Amino acid sequence: MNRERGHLTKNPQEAVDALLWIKVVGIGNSGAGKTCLIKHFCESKFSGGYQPTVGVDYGFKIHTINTIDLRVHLWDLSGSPEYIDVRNELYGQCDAIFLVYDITNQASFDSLDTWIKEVVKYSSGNPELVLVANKVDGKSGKRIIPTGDGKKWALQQKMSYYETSAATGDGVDTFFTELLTAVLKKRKTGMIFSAT
Ligand SMILES: Nc1nc2c(ncn2[C@@H]2O[C@H](COP(=O)(O)OP(=O)(O)O)[C@@H](O)[C@H]2O)c(=O)[nH]1
Ligand SMILES: [Mg+2]
Repeated sequence: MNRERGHLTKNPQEAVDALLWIKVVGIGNSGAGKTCLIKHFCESKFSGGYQPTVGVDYGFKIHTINTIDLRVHLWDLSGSPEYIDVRNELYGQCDAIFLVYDITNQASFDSLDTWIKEVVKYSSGNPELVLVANKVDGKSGKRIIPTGDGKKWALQQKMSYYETSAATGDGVDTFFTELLTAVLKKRKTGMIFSAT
């Protein structure tokens, strides 16, 4: 490639504009597994030690769908009330939100209504929303929330439902890939609309 001045095929700004940046936000009660899901997706690893997210955690991955490279930014918003301002900032203009609960923890399931209210109040731009039932591996205790209850709640909210284990990786790639495919589809539709 000719790297002399003036021989770039695109100027740097055009090159950056051509990249597809996707912003994904994970929400749900503390301990549900948001950080571990993001870590598993970005680094394919699981850490059993629990380090509660203070403020926000962040992950980045280039993920290819149908030969298109997506630059995926993933944010895990701490559930603590004092971080509401940070959460609100991050909700803005995000492409997708995944709402996580822990199938071994009743409180995390009971909080789903509160979380969805926060999303409705603060998010903008019509993000893709999915429900994730995490910890299906059984290693963190007995299942309390049956699949049917999770699916029913998701159906009421018109959200897709996924079961995952950030510990074994089961369902993690499927869920993120389907979520990103839906985002991509929405973007393409948007492009068609904006071009007419
Ligand atoms: N058995 C099991 N433990 C998990 C799973 N996902 C997360 N954990 C554990 O649950 C705790 C909370 O996980 P974390 O990702 O930090 O939750 P967050 O507060 O929602 O970000 C940690 O101790 C993790 O090791 C999972 O799928 N299965
Ligand atoms: Mg976390």
